[in-house]
Amino acid sequence: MKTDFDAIVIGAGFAGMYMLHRLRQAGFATRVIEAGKGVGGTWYWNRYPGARCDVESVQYSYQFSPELEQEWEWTERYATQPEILRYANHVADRFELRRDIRFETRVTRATFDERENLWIVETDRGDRLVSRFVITAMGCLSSPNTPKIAGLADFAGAVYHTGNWPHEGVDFTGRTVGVIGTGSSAIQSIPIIARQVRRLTVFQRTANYTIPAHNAPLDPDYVQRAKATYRDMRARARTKPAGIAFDINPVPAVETPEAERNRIYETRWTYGGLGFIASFSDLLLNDDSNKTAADFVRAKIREIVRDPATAEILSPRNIIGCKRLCVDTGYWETFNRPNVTLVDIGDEPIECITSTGVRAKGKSYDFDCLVLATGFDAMTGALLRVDFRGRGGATLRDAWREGPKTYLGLTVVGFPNLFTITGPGSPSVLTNMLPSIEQHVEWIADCLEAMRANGRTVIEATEPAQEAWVGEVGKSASITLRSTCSSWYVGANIPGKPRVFMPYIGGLPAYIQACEAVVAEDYRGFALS
Ligand code: NA7
Repeated sequence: MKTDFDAIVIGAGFAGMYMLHRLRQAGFATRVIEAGKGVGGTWYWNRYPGARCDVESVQYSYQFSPELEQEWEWTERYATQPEILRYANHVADRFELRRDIRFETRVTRATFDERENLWIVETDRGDRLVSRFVITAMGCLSSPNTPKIAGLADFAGAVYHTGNWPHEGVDFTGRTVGVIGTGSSAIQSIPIIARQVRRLTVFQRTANYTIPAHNAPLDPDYVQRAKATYRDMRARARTKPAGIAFDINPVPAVETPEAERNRIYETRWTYGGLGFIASFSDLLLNDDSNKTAADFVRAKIREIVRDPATAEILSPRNIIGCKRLCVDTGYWETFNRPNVTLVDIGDEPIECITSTGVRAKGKSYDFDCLVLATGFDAMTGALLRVDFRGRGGATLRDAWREGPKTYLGLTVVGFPNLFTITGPGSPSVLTNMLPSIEQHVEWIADCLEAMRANGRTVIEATEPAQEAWVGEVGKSASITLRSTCSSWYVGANIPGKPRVFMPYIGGLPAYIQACEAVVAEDYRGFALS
């Protein structure tokens, strides 16, 4: 069989773009296949009002090119979706990536041919491409979850999903709008939608924790300092579990007197952002410690939200940081607006959607437009949307029936020459995605180069190595509070999805060490031929 490419990469977000660049540099014939009309992945699709990254812009950026670091100017502490998308496009232009990307094309099936040890990749455009390697770069939060609520199709007005927002934008001025969901996307968009609409009704199933962003334009002096010290900052970030260079207080909350504890929380709250969860070393390890942080945020909600009944509904009862912490601009304050209504559906699911709105708890709520801020089939959703067939025609869906099983989050037994960038079993969503993506891309590119140098054409994880890694992922999950609630980390948001804590929670430094040790021991745990 004639090969068309050395590698086919699925997805042209930050992972796919850098993978293409690295493989090209190494001289591998590479083709990226991308469903969207442009690059950017998450930042191409998630165009809802207020969409921005919750990692500070100078950190949420590529580090592989010092020239790129120096020439790009971030303008705000937290970059908006349009700015990140401009950055992605700038990268695509700068490294001339587009000529090897096939846009508006979705990979539908990939089949491993065992006789020739090649992948046959099929697309919705009727392509049938033959490649030695397939590398998925499809993102962890890219398969939108549209809940199966009865009557959804009957709604007469417009329905929008935050994860697949119209490119031309939506003007809600003077409209009445319902939002289902109170995750990160809702928390970012609700304050902005509320300012536009005549009336906004928010349906909340689970109250969520959010920390103020205190976003602001970046001071040019700060930008210059950041640019001058990028190498140090990146190196420091690599020593942190989340790959983000913020200070983790090494002191446990339970060993800190209450007044001092609250002073520290206040300082972190005033600074803003995800670093709040690093106020103490044990917030995700010890229930009592966690409760001190949760109590602090609940007190803030009571302080900000004027109506005590609304404040009570908005106050989360679960572990803070168990679901991904959110970062907001004016979220709690929005519920003081006279045009915003909060409906608690925590104890009773939405009954149905009607032609004019939502029926919940025996009451009808009418509006012109419905926003589904209902999240994603995280981590496995995008991968399982492609019909992957490995050895013996076995499907990935079958291999992962009880939950995803991978070696290092990068490879799967039975699927030779398939690599999954930020796949389940890697730190991915628990980290700053950019450094995690770069680490995976570099590991894969180095692996392909090593194989070429040694005349090898097939790599596959072995069963014992995969089993041991799955065990390690499970063991590290069991010691944190993060695995204890119904989050998308455990697949709980998708009915019928196996409940398994999917990302590796041992931290980025331990993970990088594990990946490097495998290479140092001649790709321990892999069969190469
Ligand atoms: P999330 O965080 O998964 O939030 C989805 C929200 O939608 C959440 O509040 C859900 O409630 C709610 N939801 C989902 N299905 C339903 C149904 N059927 N009825 C009512 N409410 C529902 O997605 P986001 O897009 O906000 O954020 C995803 C990630 O993107 C985020 O973590 C950041 O990393 C960026 P639930 O909590 O499941 O009870």
